[in-house]
Amino acid sequence: MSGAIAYISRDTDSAQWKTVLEAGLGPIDFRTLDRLGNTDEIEIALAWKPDRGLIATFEKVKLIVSLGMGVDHLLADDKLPQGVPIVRIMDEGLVGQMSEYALYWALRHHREIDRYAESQRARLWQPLDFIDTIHRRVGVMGLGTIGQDTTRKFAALGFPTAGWSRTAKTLPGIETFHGQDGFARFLARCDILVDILPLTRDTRGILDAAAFARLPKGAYFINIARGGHVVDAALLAALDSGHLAGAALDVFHQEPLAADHPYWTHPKVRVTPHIAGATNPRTASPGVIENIKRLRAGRELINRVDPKTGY
Ligand code: OXD
Repeated sequence: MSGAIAYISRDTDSAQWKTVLEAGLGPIDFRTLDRLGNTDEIEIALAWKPDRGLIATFEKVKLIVSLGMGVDHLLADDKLPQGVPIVRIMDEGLVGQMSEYALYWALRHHREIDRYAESQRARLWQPLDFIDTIHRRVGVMGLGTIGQDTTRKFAALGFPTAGWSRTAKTLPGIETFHGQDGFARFLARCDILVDILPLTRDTRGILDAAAFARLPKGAYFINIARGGHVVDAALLAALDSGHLAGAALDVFHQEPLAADHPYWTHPKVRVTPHIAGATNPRTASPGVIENIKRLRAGRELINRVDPKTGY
C-alpha cells in the first residue's frame, strides 16, 4: 500500500472523506488527528487550519492539500515544510454556494427587504422608492474562480458589474480594474461591494478607512473572503456615520466571533458563521483524487498554489 493520508482538521467529515477517497483510490491507510500513528508514514496531508508546526513533523510528506479553496490557514504556519507542493480543492459546489450567498444579500439590500420587514411588523402598507437594477453598480474584489462566477451571475441579472484583481483580467461583459491605481476607481463605482479576495500579505487590511470612504454613500458591503481584509474599526465607523448602508459578514479576524464583538448587535450588520461556502467531500474529492494519482505517477499537479502569491 502507498503512504498514509492524514486528515488534519477538526471538522467532523473525516469518515466521509475516507469513503470518497477509497471509492476513487481503493483501500487507503487513512489517519485522523487522534490517530496519526507513525508520522513518518504520512505521504499526504489533507489539512484545514492545522496547528502550527504539526505538518512539519511529517518528515516524509509529499503533498499538502488544502481542504478549503483558501490557503492562508496553511501559509500562516511559518514551519510549513518548504518545497512540499500545496494544492487546494476546487469545488464547483462551493463556488456556487459562495456566489449564491453574495447574490442573496445583494438582492435583499437592493430590494429593501429589511425595510419591508419593519413595515410588516408595524402593519404598514408602504411601497418605497426603488433604484433600477441597471443603476445599482456591483463590484467584486477578486476574480478567481469564485469571483468570476459571482460577476457572471450579477451581470446576468442586469446589474452593471465590475471586478478588481491584482493583475489585469478581461471578462466578457464585466468592467475590470486592476492594481493599486485601479482600486480607487473601482471602489468609487461600487454601490454593492463583494469581497472574494484571498488573504495575502498584500490584501491584509486592504479595506481600511480610506477604502470605505471611496465607496459611494449608501454602499453595501458583503464579505465572504476573510475577516483579515477589513479594518473593523473603519467598517464600524463607516456604518455609524451613515456612509455605508449595511454589511453582511460571513468571515472575521477571529472565528468564532467573540461574544462581545460589536458586529453581533450592530443594527446594520448581518453576521453568519463562515457558512457562505462549505467544502463537500463528494464534490471536492474528484480533484483531490486526481492529484493523489498524479503525485504517485510523478505527473504535474492541478490546482497548485504558489506560496509566493498566496493563491
Ligand atoms: C475556504 C473557506 O477557504 O471556506 O474554502 O473559507
